[in-house]
Amino acid sequence: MTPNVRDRADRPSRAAPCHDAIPEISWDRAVRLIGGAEEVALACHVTPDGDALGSMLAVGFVLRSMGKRIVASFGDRHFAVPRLLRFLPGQDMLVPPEEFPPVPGLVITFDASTPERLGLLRDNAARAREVIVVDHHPSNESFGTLGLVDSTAAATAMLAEQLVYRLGGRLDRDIATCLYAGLVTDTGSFRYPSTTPAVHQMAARLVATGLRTDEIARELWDRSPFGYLKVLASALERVRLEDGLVWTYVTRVDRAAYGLPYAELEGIIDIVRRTDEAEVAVVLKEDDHGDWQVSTRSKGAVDVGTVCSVLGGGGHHNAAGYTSHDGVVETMARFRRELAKVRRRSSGAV
Ligand SMILES: [Mn+2]
Repeated sequence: MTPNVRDRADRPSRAAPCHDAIPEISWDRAVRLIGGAEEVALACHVTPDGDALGSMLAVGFVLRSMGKRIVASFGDRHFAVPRLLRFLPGQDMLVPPEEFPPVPGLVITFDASTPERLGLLRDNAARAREVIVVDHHPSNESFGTLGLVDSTAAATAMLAEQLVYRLGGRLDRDIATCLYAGLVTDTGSFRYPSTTPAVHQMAARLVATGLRTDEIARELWDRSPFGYLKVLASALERVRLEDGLVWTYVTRVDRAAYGLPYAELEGIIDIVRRTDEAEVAVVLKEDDHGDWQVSTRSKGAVDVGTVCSVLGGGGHHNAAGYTSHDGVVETMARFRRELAKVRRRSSGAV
């Protein structure tokens, strides 16, 4: 397939998002690198969300249609697609990290702001001849040999869509479903301030392929095992409100009582952050290894991305996270300390 995007009727000329942050020369180089590769290894960040996995699979579909040999993976110790993303098409492209090429020629990463976010695949990517980084995190460390990074994009899926067109691919329902999962995940169903006209225009292109927005919404947000309600109840029973900060935690023991996998905890932060009296919400989730995965949300005044970066993680102004190897009390003490610094700085700046 000749990557020639200009004369393709399905490439929207006017409605397409304009990612000025990424120079044309970078897109051209990406298309050339991919065009010249027989095998392309795709990687997204660990414990992938809809944006990471959806963007990766969407590009995977196009690469496959170009006749490339592809592998797609993410570097989790326990390799499993989160239940709520199992509806995504193209999962036959996925291989566990052990089957990822040890010295790949070309790697493309999706939605990963640092090499560490690639988990077990970090060393594979480090040994690759070329690494194209497709991402929208402001905290992106511009690793790899070629960055397709635009922090104004609401989702990596917006950049993945561009890559699809530029590779000469066209949207079909499978590709659109993957991209739509990314777009709705990262815009909170078009509710976050990142929801620009370009986001809705992209959504219109995706929905026009005939995908089922109702089914995707139910898969992503409106279903849970019964145990989730019980674990949620424990989390809500412990919830604390202190000085504009609302927080709670969920232990391994909570989950074990109902056989609830860690991944099912993702929605708890969305309930906790509703609290009117709080500008920042935090949920500590103990994973299967006993580490605490800390999810944070801000209503806008405080940059939790900065707080989480200082604590070894990353993310966006309004949504970020990190891993803590300390206990709940110590983790919260450190978080409060860093939060206070960021609050002081932002109130000083006004
Ligand atoms: Mn994302």
